[in-house]
Amino acid sequence: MTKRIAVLGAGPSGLAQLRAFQSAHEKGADIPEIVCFEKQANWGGLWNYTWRTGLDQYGEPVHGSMYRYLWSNGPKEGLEFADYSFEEHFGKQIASYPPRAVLFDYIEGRVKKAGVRDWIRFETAVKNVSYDADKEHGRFTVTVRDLPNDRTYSENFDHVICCTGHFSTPNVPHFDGFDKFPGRVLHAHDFRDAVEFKGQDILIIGTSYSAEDIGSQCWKYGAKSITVSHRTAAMGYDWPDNWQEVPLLTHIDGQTAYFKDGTSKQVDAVILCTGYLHHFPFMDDDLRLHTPNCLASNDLYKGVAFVPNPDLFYIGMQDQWFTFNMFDAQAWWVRDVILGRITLPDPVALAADVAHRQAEEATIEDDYGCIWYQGDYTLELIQETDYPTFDVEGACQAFKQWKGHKKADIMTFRNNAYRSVITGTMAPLHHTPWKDALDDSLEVYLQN
Ligand code: FAD
Ligand code: NA7
Repeated sequence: MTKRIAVLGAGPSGLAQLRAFQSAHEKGADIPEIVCFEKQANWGGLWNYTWRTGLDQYGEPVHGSMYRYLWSNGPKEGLEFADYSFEEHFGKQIASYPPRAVLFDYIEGRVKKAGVRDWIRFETAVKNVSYDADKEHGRFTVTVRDLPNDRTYSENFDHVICCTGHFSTPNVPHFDGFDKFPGRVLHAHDFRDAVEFKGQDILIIGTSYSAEDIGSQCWKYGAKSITVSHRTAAMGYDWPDNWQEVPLLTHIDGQTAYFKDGTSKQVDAVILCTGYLHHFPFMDDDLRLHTPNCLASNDLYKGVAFVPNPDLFYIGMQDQWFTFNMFDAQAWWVRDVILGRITLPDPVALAADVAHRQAEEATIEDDYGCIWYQGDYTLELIQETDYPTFDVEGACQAFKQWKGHKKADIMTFRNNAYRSVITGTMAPLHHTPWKDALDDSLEVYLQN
């Protein structure tokens, strides 16, 4: 009897999973029947831009957290697919920090070539996943809503691979005075166009990627001032003159924001860049992953197999330095468990692996440690499958250079270029400095 596999989500992780199975099939392997459920009308996950916020046309929470003018926040040399280089896709080497539309095109190129679109049921939202251990086959029941037809149905599967991402459901803290604040209070998840904040004094809460990049976007598109409030520590970059970093917000009175050090600032809008929740409301309680945003997620053997029930897998649930190539490493590895090429150990060993990874993460001292930790993890998985290996150390070095470039000048780091670890080619310098490049369409970006 042919096994049936459900892949939840057709973002970069889900697409990596489809490509992993297709690549085994291409090499002559018998593969199970794959059904991918995707609630949006197109693939690409977060890279599939939507103007919508809140609920979509079907009343479903909008998945998209990306915004207009978003450029890659790390060098593309750190995420390149080992089986599909940028040069293969674009017919030439391109600059190192592609805008969203360019990366979307690249992600799409590989899966178009693989011909896996027919495996995906678009506009189909997963509503429930349950498991019945007493059944011989098809122990998972996946219940979905066919959105255009407003119809609910269920199907059975032998494995479920959850690839629904974890940067979509906002973590939204409360601060006193928000209820009476006369301007906009929004979470990064709902931020779409920096032009909205032109001429405004904006307050950002948080100090990670969203804070840094949304603040930079607002600066680039003409915000009057940017004030960034931190809970733990300031980012500490050499910011432009109209930036300041302040301690945590205590409350807002009218338009005046007060901070822990007793200072205050008059602001027009507040953008909460306070991160996201791992949120899987469709999973039955015994199948739901609970983890913070970290490198060694809770309950995931080898970062993917769900320890309480290893017929279930989660891809891409870690905090991310490596992205597309790490999802590939995970997807190839999960595929090989399902194909019987890799055997999972007993439950005690599954749990011990997680404990070991978490203990190792606890010893990491800085961002460089995080980069190499995740690089080593990615390589560990690659070495256990036929995913084409690549110079992971070279990718870590590209990240190291990137961090150096950010420290040197946070508003020019995207003007740098790095060497591909897949083809060995040096990227060209981009034709226009990032801060002056207001048209970030694919056509304009590729004019090198
Ligand atoms: P996602 O891209 O989130 O895709 C998940 C998919 O699952 C979506 O298509 C969604 O519609 C679908 N889905 C969710 N719930 C359901 C459901 N119930 N039923 C059916 N389908 C469902 N990474 C980089 O490498 N470089 C960057 O520059 C970068 N910038 C980022 C900027 C922002 C603002 C954010 C939020 C993230 C950024 N990332 C970046 C990280 C990003 O997480 C990864 O690049 C990548 O998109 C993760 O892929 P994924 O498939 O795991 O998740
Ligand atoms: P992250 O990387 O999870 O960072 C969340 C930030 O929010 C971090 O600075 C936290 O501060 C801060 N935070 C969280 N809760 C609070 C409260 N209650 N008060 C103040 N500050 C808070 O999320 P991002 O959105 O920046 O990045 C996610 C992805 O999007 C990333 O992969 C990028 O590629 C794009 P802390 O340091 O914990 O004090």
